[in-house]
Amino acid sequence: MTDTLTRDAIAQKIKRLEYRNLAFIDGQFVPARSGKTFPTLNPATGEVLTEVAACGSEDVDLAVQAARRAFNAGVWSGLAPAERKAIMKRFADLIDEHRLELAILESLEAGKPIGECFNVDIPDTANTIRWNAETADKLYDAVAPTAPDVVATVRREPLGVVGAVLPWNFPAMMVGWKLGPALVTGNCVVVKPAQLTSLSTLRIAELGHKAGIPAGVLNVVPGLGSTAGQAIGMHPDVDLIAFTGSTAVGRRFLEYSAATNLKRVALELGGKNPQVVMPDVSDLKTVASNVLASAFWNMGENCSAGSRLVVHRSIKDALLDEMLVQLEADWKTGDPLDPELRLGALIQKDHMDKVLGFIDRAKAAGLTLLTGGERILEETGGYFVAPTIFDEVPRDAEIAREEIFGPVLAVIPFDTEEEAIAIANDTCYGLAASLWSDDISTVHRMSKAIRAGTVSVNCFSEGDITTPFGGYKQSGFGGRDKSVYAHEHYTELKTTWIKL
Ligand code: TAP
Repeated sequence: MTDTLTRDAIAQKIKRLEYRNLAFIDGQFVPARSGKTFPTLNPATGEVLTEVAACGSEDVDLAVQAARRAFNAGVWSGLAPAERKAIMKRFADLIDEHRLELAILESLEAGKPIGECFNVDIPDTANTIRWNAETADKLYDAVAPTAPDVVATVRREPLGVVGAVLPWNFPAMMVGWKLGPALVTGNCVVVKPAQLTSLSTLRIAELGHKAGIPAGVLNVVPGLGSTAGQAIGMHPDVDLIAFTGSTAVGRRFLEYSAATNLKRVALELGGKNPQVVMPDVSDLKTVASNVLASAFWNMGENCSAGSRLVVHRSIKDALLDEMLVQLEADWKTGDPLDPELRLGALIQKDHMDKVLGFIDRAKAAGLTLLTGGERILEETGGYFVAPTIFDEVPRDAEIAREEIFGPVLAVIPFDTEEEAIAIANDTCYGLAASLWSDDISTVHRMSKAIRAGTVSVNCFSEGDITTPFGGYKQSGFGGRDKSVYAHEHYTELKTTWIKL
């Protein structure tokens, strides 16, 4: 890795930045067949960065056909696993080599703090692809314990064509989470990035091609959900939808599947995640810094954001006092390209207005606003909202139940352990949870009782590539991202009987 993150390096790189803004189909950048484009904006200024090809069903069809041709020709699935591994590792290396450029693209189009993009998102993307690549020649298929006069092998085979439909909050990371397992298991992929964040995905696809991924294996069709997204969902020759996004749109993909070819559907969806703090915790400073990080990382535009602080009444005020001190000191909002800042802009005006709507209704309902609660830095033209904390929030209040996807934390006090568990589980979601306690028995009991795909005890952890990530209840369906468990939904099991 040659890039460093300095103001000067960022300024130099931006001067030479070129946007990839066409569709990437069958190894080439091409305009949409209709010639249509849509603007992509910088949410920190409201200015247009570039126009991007607006793919429709015709373009999706071309991409799916290219992927199917590549799959049938075996140019990818037919390689020796060690060859696939080598190409994917080159791909990961190229992502690392372009770390600053990709971090800038990510920050410019998503409003994310450049430090997070450079230190977390882009390295995670490269690491996910590299880690999956390493599994290519290390996982074995099975021989079933059948009768002695037959051999029955149980093998994992690629599904064929995967449609990956992605959100805007972690554009590069989500591409990595889908491409890693899809490619290593031998599939061909058609990616539809969120319309607000196509640029880093298109550049990543180009790097994959440069690394040696054959034409047709990795395609990107930028466009709107209602056109390109729906066309992928409805396409009769797509074998799996790998979707990350809202629960509402996730449901649509189940409908598309049911209405067409019963394609597999794997959904990573929303969350309203609790951070439960028990009265026995001794280190309130550590708890406070982790609670803030969980709630406000990526401006709260994070499916696993700990947006509900479920805290024992006896320590609530002391914890909140510490949090307010740390928030003031450590969580500055401003230009996402400033490497010193931890909070950038929300993704777009409509989304900012939605977040402010939740805040205004909470204020109107008489909830106690501790800090924030307003748009800031309006003079920049950007969509900035101050990190916001409401205290004494009833568990049935709107901000205690709805996924806000912004920097808004609802503090919900409790008196008993049973009450804490009931509050933690009292949503339709079950993606992630944190639990803070110094008592090992409490930790065992409560981490088991909390219904979530990931429970982080005495830490704020997004996990790493070795652990599966996904949700219980309406937070997920049909498989997990990351780790070798992700390979399951990108493959079919084939049993072959051989009579001896
Ligand atoms: P969505 O609005 O659900 O959009 C996700 C993707 O689906 C976008 O590419 C979108 O295209 C497309 N889409 C929208 N409507 C569609 C339709 N009718 N048919 C087909 N495709 C359609 O989510 P978002 O706002 O980008 O992201 C925020 C949500 O993602 C939150 O709920 C968050 O919790 C969830 N999320 C979950 C995770 C995990 S791992 N569980 C991770 C990140 C985010 P457009 O861009 O054109 O709308």
